[in-house]
Amino acid sequence: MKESIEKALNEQIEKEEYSSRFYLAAAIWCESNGYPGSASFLYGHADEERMHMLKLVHFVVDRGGQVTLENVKKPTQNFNSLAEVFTLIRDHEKFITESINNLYGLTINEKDYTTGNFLQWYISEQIEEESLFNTILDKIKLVGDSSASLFHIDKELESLGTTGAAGN
Ligand code: OFO
Repeated sequence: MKESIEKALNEQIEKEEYSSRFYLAAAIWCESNGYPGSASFLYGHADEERMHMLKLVHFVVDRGGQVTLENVKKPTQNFNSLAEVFTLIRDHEKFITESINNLYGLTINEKDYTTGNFLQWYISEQIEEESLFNTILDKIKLVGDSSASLFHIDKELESLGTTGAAGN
């Protein structure tokens, strides 16, 4: 594996690990602020991000590369509302999409088609994730911020945790 590809994959491993911690922070905030359904959904998503990280780890190791495990920065734990939680998550997923696209672009430049092929899974995954979080945000905006509306959104997110996000 070329050094440039190995370095970029390690950077992506760090980003996925950060994603997992970011979802964990969001889940903790939701659990502490009366949104148990959102918390359950986000704890589940934190596990999925860890799976995204591990998939990259196994790929690097299988191809004889070295996994460097960089420092992971501390995510914010300060949120003002459920709408803010999901806005920050949606923005974070856009950032991850850009990162995966750049990584894919690098594999083309380096003619590393094996890694490019492997990254196809992440490209599809990002389409699903951005769509999922845009849908959730649209719903939150639509219902407004009364306690009753947020209670129902929270219930809906609890069921998404066991259906919509499964396997992402
Ligand atoms: Fe949320 O897809 Fe990985 O980071």
